[in-house]
Amino acid sequence: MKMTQITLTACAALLASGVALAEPKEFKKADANADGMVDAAEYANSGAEKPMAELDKDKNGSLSKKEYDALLEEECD
Ligand SMILES: [Ca+2]
Ligand SMILES: [Ca+2]
Repeated sequence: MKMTQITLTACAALLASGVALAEPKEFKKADANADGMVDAAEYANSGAEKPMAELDKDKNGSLSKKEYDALLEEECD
């Protein structure tokens, strides 16, 4: 059995259940002060488990929507 099939099945089940299991918030909700960037404090409240540094590609200490969205896209692919 291929790993990708297992992952997709688990993902589909998760989506079907509608339950957010430590699922990161979408960018607009994570960006609490709506300045267009998710900073470290906002990221800490986003529900994401991945280290912020892995997403902060330009290393400026905050996440743009593009950087943050990489987190969401990784959830189910
Ligand atoms: Ca912000
Ligand atoms: Ca950044």
